Amino acid sequence: MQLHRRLLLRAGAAVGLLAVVGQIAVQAQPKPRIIRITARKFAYEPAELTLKLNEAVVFQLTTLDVVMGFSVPDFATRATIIPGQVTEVPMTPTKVGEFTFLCDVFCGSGHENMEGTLRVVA
Ligand SMILES: [Cu+2]
Repeated sequence: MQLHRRLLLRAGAAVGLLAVVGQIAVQAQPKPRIIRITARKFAYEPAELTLKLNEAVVFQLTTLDVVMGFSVPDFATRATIIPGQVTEVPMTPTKVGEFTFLCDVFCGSGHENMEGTLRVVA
């Protein structure tokens, strides 16, 4: 009986410790960096982005004129940007290098050249 109680106490302490460790892990998770990008015919501002490897970010996308796309094919990330709305897209770059982001919603003559550079550094 005594042994049983001691085991229960030990189990309770272990659960408590796990809860504390879990909380620390949650708190250690940094908030994603917000990166605002404005699209208009036929460019993004900024057109060059630099991210850190494995850094979680959220792109906040707006368009000044018509419906636009925002696509980063190398990271399987895309969104449609609607006038008057802020579109949020999370992304965490998992490889280093220079990549292209581009508009994948036809927005007029000039659409083909609407792109920017995403640099991911270690
Ligand atoms: Cu376009």
